[in-house]
Amino acid sequence: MKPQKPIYFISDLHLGSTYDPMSRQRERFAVEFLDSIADNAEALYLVGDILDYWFEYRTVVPRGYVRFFGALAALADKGVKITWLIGNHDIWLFDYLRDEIGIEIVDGLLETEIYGKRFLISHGDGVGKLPRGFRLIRSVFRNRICQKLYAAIHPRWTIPFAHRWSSHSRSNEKALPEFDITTDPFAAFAGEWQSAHPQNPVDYFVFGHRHVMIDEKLSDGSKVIILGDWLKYFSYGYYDGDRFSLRQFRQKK
Ligand SMILES: [Mn+2]
Repeated sequence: MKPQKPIYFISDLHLGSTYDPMSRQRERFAVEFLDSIADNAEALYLVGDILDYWFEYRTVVPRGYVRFFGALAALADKGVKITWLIGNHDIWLFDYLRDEIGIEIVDGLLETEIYGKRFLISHGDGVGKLPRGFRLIRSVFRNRICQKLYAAIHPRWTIPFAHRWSSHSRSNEKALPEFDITTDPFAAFAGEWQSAHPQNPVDYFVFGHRHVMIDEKLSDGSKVIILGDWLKYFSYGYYDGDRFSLRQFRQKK
């Protein structure tokens, strides 16, 4: 049988984060990673929070991320299919990267079949029971009218505000509990999904958002994967049609 080209998954790079002095270095690592997979990848899934903050205006985009976008463009030009599932930090990806680089942008859950296995992929910030405040903020952030109003404010006010907001929300995310398969909201979501869709069971649930590396089997044989991050783990998911594994591109020094 002809070997199948692997599929890659990364999330939570938080590039451009102002609270991390290593941001620029991490962008270089991300570029090294993209270069290393360019010749053999079939597809790449960016599972949210790749950028710490992004907001596209109709005619203008924020500065930064040049090398990262360049590496993504090179991948796309080599025929690697790139799908970007938006997270809670990079919510406002509209048509710029889609058209400029050739990326598919997905908001929410993506259910897809890869090499005969069923995948459900999502950043994960909308999964499970959300605290009321977070739910409200999510709907405001995703509201078209609110987005238009925000876009009308000069970025010299919105961008510093957004960076402060982002580091604040990041410190809240750090307070999330350790993964426990019996109580975890992602595992619970996966179990509920399976019972609601008995005709089409999912083989792999792939999430980001939590900044932990998790690869756990549920009782029905499906797997819950949480992709880690690039602040601590430099981790990625690798799937070759045969098995899924979580790997590390490099170790934190
Ligand atoms: Mn997130």
